[in-house]
Amino acid sequence: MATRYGKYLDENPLRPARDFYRTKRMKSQLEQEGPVFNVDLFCRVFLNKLLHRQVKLPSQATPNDYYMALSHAIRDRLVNRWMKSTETYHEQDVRMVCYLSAEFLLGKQLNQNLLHAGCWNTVEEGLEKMQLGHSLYDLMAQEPDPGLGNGGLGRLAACFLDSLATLDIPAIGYGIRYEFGIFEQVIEDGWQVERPDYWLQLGNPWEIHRPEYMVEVKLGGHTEFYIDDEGWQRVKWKADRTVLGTPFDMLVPGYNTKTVATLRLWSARASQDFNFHLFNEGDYTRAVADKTYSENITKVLYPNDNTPQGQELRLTQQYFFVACSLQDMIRQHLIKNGDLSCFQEKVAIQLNDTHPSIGVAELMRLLVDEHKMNWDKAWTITCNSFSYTNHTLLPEALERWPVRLLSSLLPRHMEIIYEINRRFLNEVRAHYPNDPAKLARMSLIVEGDDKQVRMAHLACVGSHAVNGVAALHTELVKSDLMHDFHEFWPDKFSNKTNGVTPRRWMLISNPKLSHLISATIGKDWVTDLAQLQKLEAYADNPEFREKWWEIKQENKQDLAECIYHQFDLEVRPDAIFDVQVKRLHEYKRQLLKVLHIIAQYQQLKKNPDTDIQAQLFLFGAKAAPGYYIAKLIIKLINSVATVLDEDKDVRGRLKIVFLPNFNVSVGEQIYPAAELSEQISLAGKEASGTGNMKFALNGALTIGTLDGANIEIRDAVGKENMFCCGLDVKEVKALRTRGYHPREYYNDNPELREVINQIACGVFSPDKPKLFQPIVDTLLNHDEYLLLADYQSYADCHAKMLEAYQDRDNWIKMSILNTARMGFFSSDRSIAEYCRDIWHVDPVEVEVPDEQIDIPIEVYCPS
Ligand code: 26Q
Repeated sequence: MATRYGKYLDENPLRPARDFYRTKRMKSQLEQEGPVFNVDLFCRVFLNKLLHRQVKLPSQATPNDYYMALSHAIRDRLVNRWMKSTETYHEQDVRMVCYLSAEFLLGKQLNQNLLHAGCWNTVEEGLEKMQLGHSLYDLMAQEPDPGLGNGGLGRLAACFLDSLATLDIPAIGYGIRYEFGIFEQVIEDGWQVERPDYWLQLGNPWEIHRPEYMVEVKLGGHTEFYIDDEGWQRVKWKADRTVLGTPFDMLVPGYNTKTVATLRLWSARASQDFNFHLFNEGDYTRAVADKTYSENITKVLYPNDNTPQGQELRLTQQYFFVACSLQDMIRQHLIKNGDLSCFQEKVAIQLNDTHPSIGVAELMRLLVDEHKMNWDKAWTITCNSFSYTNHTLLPEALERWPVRLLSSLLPRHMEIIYEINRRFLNEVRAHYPNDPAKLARMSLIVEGDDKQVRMAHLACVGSHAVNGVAALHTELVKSDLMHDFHEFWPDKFSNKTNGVTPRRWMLISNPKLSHLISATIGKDWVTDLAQLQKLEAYADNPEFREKWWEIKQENKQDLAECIYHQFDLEVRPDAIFDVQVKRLHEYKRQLLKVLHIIAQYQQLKKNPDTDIQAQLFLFGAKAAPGYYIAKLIIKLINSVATVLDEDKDVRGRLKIVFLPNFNVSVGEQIYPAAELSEQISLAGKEASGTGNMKFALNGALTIGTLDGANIEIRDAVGKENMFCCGLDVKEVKALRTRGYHPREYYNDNPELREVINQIACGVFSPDKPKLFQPIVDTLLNHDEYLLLADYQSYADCHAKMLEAYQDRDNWIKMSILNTARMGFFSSDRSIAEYCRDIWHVDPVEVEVPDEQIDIPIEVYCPS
């Protein structure tokens, strides 16, 4: 049909196929084919969308037009379920989960929505039949990866939405519609360079703008006392500017159910009277130009992960989306209930870290100032509504906002925070009468010249439940980070170990393994991951082992081809794929891995003819743009890669590939191909990790420290099926108490010494020998994250791992057992625990009687 225009299509400069994932090859066995489409109907609907939405004939269409038409066709298949879901919740006035998160790292929508609509195969067939010259996978490659998050925390929110919908829990996610998501990382001369990610440029077919639910948000100004009609003292916030929040909804379909949840993302708009004084003064042009101030609020995602950047715009973003979301909840509640006295019975508001924690003060303000409720009643409602998840143990990552900034941006909230603190400290004082040090530690305010508000304390005091995200993490929250709070309110604290959704992280990303598993134990594992246990019975079956191995090899081959096409790099598929993908942060210790690669290189140089296992080291990591040492580590990784490539002695036996722009889509390609998962953070620093779960689920073996969820993974898969190394939390503490001197390790370990010397003398930066001196200096003088202390243990463990890899049969068995025992790490299990212990919400089944009902009749089909 469009073949005459094939050339034009290929050269379309708009939205080039962005990634190397377009070769994807998956005759999909992955679905529960629903009744929503047959091939002919799909073709007619698709062409209708092309004509009426994109206003194009096939002969004129670009790949993006096809992508848009396809997405709209799929979206239409799901909106009936979506509206039935919202209608059901409204009519039954059910208790809803409201998940507040500054980040939702969704990943591509088309693949997920095809899967959940149950029409992947139909669409694949239909597109082939129409002979457009583009496969389903070409069109999928058109979609930009919505990167509305930094890393773990944002991705967890996306997995949780998938599980909420799949478990039929009435839920809405609230967040920010950033115009620019996480930056695109390109590597130039080995350095990270950031490019803006304007993901909305060619339109987003998955969002529905709902201007009718626009709300107003106040900022700045001052407060005034007044006496109300009944003689009560009250406070009015006289803001000096306002912005509008306008919502964009995205659908979140459950798997194998009719439930479709909502993700409501707020976008900032200038209000008419934002600068009314300028209008009044007649400065029309300036007033209109200043609209950009408001619209900047949702412009860009702050690219910091575990390194908060305290800036006014960031605080404004946080308050903006929280204020919009709470108004939205209250509006809906009042329609159904008339007043707010039972608000706490109808919502469970989850704070994803402290980023939305200003919501505690905002809900108090709404109840007390706007809805004239008395303080005590308002406080009961607030505490019963909110719960808080902590995601970090790094002291520097705990959010604190200067009182000065809060007072100028949100003067009323600052007063409310002081009042919350006054009452809270009275309670504490009553309990511990003579302990001023304790009061100072627990106060919401850090006193001193530069007073600050501790947002984690606000979140904890204003919530009925606080949780950590892995067993060890929760213990450390209770014993260290929030020790006083735990002692004061022991029942508030609980653990909710993270999980990942098997839909995206197995079914979509690893169709071959998914098929083998379904053919072996049936399909129920997709919504009941514990069923994977049944695979244990096949771990000793030679035929099954062979198939398992073959699939891993094919996935490696697929990744190798992608790397070849994208970067012109050849990698050996017979090498072990040893992978570390995650944000770049010193505590995650990518540098430890690099030190060890250099050591292996030195050994190879000394004995070039020894027979060693070929190893491919894959790295993927974005560094926060202002994080100097992290960016230097990326440069070091790439510099070592170059030296290995150029050294004739290496012969491809040690190879590093740094995959740029690691994101959800790249992850989907990498996890299925990985054989070794690197999880080597310093014990006590990684709250949980979730990449560790994706790897193990896909049959990679883990080399890791006893940190975060690694410990629970070890307990689940068995320590004989994992490679554990490094100091544990107790040993780390003991070492620090004794006094840690990294130079001792350097002096005592010749191998390590030589590695560091080589970096220091410019072996990897011959043109600029001192380039990596800052890395050498931190290692030898501070080594905050104890790389040198853990080096030898890691090296020994890695050697054991390589030995184990030589016994292929046993390796496969370990791989099968890893997958088989990962059932616990489904986000379905995490969500079920939140529902039972924290939210107290029950599933609500959505009935959609006849899905064929909404077949459009106005289908146009050009002959
Ligand atoms: C805060 C203020 C200003 C600017 C940025 C930030 C900010 C943004 C993102 C601070 C932290 C984050 C992200 C934290 C994060 O991703 N934490 C990870 O959460 C995962 C899910 O629970 C865990 O698995 C990881 O261990 C944890 O590091």
